[in-house]
Order: sequence, then C-alpha cells, then structure tokens
Amino acid sequence: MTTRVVGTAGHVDHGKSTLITALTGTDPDRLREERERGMTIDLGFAWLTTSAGTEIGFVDVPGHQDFIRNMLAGVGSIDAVLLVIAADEGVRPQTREHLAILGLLGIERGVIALTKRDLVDDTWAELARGEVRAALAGTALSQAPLVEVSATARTGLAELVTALETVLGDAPRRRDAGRPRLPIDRAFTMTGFGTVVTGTLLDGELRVGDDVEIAPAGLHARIRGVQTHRRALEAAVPGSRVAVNLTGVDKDALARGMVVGRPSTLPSSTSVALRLAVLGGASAGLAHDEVVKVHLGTAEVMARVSVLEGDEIAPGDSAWVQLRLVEPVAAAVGDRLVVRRPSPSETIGGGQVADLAPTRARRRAETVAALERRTAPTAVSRLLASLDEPRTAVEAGERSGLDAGERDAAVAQALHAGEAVALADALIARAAFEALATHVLRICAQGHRRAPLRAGVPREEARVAVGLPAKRFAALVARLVTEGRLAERGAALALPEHRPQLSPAQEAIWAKARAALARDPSHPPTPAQLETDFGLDRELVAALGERGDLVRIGTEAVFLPETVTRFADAVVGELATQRTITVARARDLGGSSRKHVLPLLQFLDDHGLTRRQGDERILVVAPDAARVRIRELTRPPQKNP
Ligand SMILES: Nc1nc2c(ncn2[C@@H]2O[C@H](COP(=O)(O)OP(=O)(O)OP(=O)(O)O)[C@@H](O)[C@H]2O)c(=O)[nH]1
Ligand SMILES: [Mg+2]
Repeated sequence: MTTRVVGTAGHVDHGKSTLITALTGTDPDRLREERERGMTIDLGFAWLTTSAGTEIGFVDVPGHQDFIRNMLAGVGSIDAVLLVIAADEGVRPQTREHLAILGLLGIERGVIALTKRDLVDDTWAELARGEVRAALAGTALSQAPLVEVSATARTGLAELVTALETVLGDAPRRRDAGRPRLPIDRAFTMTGFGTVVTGTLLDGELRVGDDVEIAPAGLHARIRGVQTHRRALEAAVPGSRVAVNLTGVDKDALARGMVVGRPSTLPSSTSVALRLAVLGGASAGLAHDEVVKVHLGTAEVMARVSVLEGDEIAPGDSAWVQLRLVEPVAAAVGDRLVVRRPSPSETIGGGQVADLAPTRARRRAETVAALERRTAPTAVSRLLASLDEPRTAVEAGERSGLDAGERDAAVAQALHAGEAVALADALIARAAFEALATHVLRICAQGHRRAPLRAGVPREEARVAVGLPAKRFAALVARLVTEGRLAERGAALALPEHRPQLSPAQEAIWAKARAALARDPSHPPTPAQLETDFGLDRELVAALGERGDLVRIGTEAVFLPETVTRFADAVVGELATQRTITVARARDLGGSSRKHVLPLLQFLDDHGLTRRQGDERILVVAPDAARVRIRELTRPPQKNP
C-alpha cells in the first residue's frame, strides 16, 4: 500500500480544518485551546484511505500568521499541498505567504480547494476562481486542479479526493537513501508506552529494535514500536507519517526540530551555505549581517546572514550566503530552508543547502565558485567537487547530497573517465590528486637538495607532511611509483632520477677507497677496514651503493660492481654446463677465498638466480636471463642529471 502525505495551506479561517474533518472524520484541532478559539494553533494530523487503496496522511497547519512557524514545521516534507481558499473571501495575505513558502520549499504538486462554496452564488464563485488563477500564475501550482467544495454541505468532496489521487499518482516515489531521518514535529508521552515522537519520515526505513540517535542533541535511544496511521508496523517507510515509541530517552529531552536517525549518520552544523533567493514581494532586500530566523525541517533557529557576493540581495534576486546559526541543526546537503525576518514578521526567501562546513566562509569569488561547483547539475560534477580531498564514497555522497544509487553511479563514471582516482578506501578528484602528487615530489626534491648523500626522504616524514593516513599514503606512493614519477629506496622516497651526490671531500675519500678495492678485487677490504683506513663511513657506503659505485652484500661485505659481474658470470657459465656448483669450486673459479665467496654466492641466492641444494647450488633461471639480470644489478654508476 502506498502512503502519501498532504499538507494544508491557506489563510486563517478559510476552512482547512473543517475540510480535513469532512474528508477524514477526524478533527485535526486536538488542543482544547484550538477548539475553544475555533482556530488551529499547532499542527494537526488525520488520514484517509482512497477507494484505490492509497493512504493519504494529512498535516493540517494553522493559517494565522502568528503561528506561521508551526505551518513551516508541517509542510517541510509533504508530497503535495491542499491549498484551501474560501470562496467568499478569496485570496488573502496568508494565501500568498503560504504560496511563497511552498515555492521556496519546492512543493510543486497540489490541489486547490475553493471551499465554503455554499456561501456564494455562481457569479461570485466565478470571480473567486479568476482571482485564484491570477494569484497562482507564475507559480508551480498554476496548473493545479481547482475543486469547488463545501465542507458543511459535503459537496465536491469525492471530486477533491480524486483530484488529490491524480496529483499524488504523478508524484515521484520518496527516495530511500538507506539513511532514515525523522524530523520531529511532536514529542509526547503516552501512558503505557512512554516517549513517542512523530514526523514525516525521510530517506530510509525505521524499524522496531533499531538503535537511534537524536540529533543535534546527541541522545541515544531504541525503537520500541513504530506506527503509521495508528497501525503498528515492523518498519516505517520513507514518505509516510510515523509515530515512533522510543525507550531510553525522556520526553522532556526531546523537542520539535530534532531529528531521529541511525547513530552517527546525522551531521549537525551551526552554519549552512546556500544560494538564497529573496522573494520578489519582500518588503526590503536581505542585507549582509542581518539577523533572520531559519526554518529547516521542523527546526527553527536564529542566524546571522553573511552575504558572500555583494552587500545585499535585492527582492527578486539570489546570491550565495552563509547562515551562521546560534545553535546547531541536523541537516543534509540538498535540504530546503526558509528564511524569515523576525520583526516585522515576514517570509523573505529560501533555498537549498549546499554545504554544512562549519568554517566561516570568506566573502570571496573563490568561495562562490566552489559552492557553484558543489551544486552543479550533474551528479558526477557534484561528486567531484566534494572530492577536493580524499573522502570515502559515503562521505562524498553525503557532502554532495547524492543518494546511494546516484552516488555509486557517479563514482563508477568518475573513475572510468579518470576524473577521480582511488586511494585505498577513499577517492579523490584528479586535480586534487595531482596537487597531492606535486606535494610529495616537491618534498622529495627539497630533501634531495638538503641531504644529497641520502637515498631520499624518509617515507614517514613525507606522509606526515602530506597529512594522509598510512593506507591512503601507501596507495598514493604505489600509484606514483607505477607512473614512474617516484621511486622507493628502502624506507625512503626519492625522485626516480635522484642519485646520492658526494661532496668533493667525499669523492676524494671514495677515490682512495676505490683504489684499495681495485688493488685485489677478489679479496676486498671489509667496510670496517675502509672506514678506519679511509674514513669511508656507513652513510657513504650506502650512498655509493645507491649510486651504483659499490655492491653491498649484507653489512659485512662490499665489492666493486665489475667484480660481482665477473664472479657471477663465471658461476653462471659453470652452471650452464655442470648443473651444480660447490663453494670450493666457486672459490677456485673466482680466484678468491671462502670468506669472500660466501657473500657473493649469497648475493646470487638473494636475487633469485641460484638456490642452495644441500652443499651445492643450482641455477634457477636460464643462463642468458641470469646474465641480463646480473648486469641490471651491477649497472655502472649513473650520474645525477
Ligand atoms: N458555511 C461553511 N462554513 C465553513 C466551511 N468550512 C469551514 N467553515 C467555517 O469556517 C470557520 C473556520 O473554519 P476552520 O476549518 O477552522 O478554518 P481553518 O482554515 O482551519 O482556520 P485556521 O486553522 O485557524 O487557519 C468555521 O467556523 C467553520 O465552521 C464550509 O464549507 N461552509
Ligand atoms: Mg484550522
């Protein structure tokens, strides 16, 4: 069964509540004061089931302008409006103000009830119809069906329900983003049940047994029962009127304006950015720094307006603003809000939330440009605008106001087009990825300049400077290495062309040490000897190894590259014909000692060319491939570019 929500609207005393009573059998005016004064003060609720099986929940709002805040809390998430205009009075101020509010909230579907038809004759009704059509011209409701009714004489009611059904039949299904939000419009206690909150459910299902959070208060509770139209359910669906019985939270801690949702899924913010449209009929423009009332969902909060472009928004114009709220509201990107001037009380304008970033927005062209991108028409461009730094798909979807389906499609498309790049659990826009890459490469270049002898910049140092968590940084490095833009040198990162560079004094030390190594290449001195005799310390040895002047094997042996090549060639040559080789045979071939031959054989094992088998070694790769690999490993020194 489909359930839909319709809100009433219209001037005070025009017959909204009487019409709802006639349609549903339930008087929505439930407060004693309302019944005594014959006037709606707060929201009222009722429902009917059509012959076609559609359940329509009604939210009846007050028409009096003193209670317009309650009206705003009621019409935030309705599927369609029932605009009630008394035939005898015609269009009045709150008819127009409610119409303007419906426009700001993006409510485009509705039926016009020209009520109290029993009080006027045909000529008068004809005049009234003309006046109504004129008032609706240029609004989304200009083509809405108009039905003449009398609640007291019960005429036109069936036709009205049919018109509502038709209009609701065209309404899109309510989105299920898998992230339920119930903006609370009432919180009360019910004997035998405890705390109950009601509202129109958005964006997901609420189930019995669910743990929930109430934002922005940060309270936690559990759902004990769920009802729609007094019927107990296992789960309530998006777009229906819902009463939720909560345990673990006191009614006094709850209030209209709070939102019930899954824990940690309801971002709260004290600032919202949006393109704010000021109504053409506003008595004055909206000035920078002006104090206004913001109505968002069922919440109402005071705010100061920061106009980000220009100093004032003239009636009929729109501009980007940041509203700095005096207290947080739980909101989502894409939510609609209405702005009112507190005194004299007046609806000024509204718009759709584009950003909830808590930082104070600068009044600059860049801020506006960034916000424009965030509200771009396509899902992909909106997603990309939110990927200015690495974010998970879920985070990016939230920031860009996309539901799960739109988000996943946009992610796939952006990755496919190369407009976004995956970094471990996160995604980042291509341009932002390039900025990160440049940052890492610049850190390396600076590091090479500062410490020319070093292999590179310690990985962790680069990670901290870039400010990425380990996994995402590893993914960034891996990608840059694959692209040939970065090299990993042990625990260091370097530009691929970087070779450790020695100072003239160090080059002099190396020249002497090299001569000592070349004197009897098969019996070279140990690193310890080289240090005591020539001052060739470990760091220099590492740098020379990096540069390709030396081959280090473990920490205890160094050889000239050509010595390693010659020895390896001899061993490979032997193995090409003999299948196995012993340490003694290798020693004789190399004209060396056991002490020097062991590390050389180890070197071949370590690089996967040979393998030990008992006391002997065998060749693991083809001889030709082995010779090529040996030359790669002992490539002659390369100079810095
Ligand atoms: N004759 C006649 N009187 C009606 C009709 N509908 C409503 N009324 C009367 O109009 C008065 C106002 O009706 P309500 O239904 O309270 O009006 P409302 O629009 O809900 O008023 P607020 O909620 O205060 O904005 C009541 O005295 C009703 O009896 C109708 O169709 N015919
Ligand atoms: Mg009423």
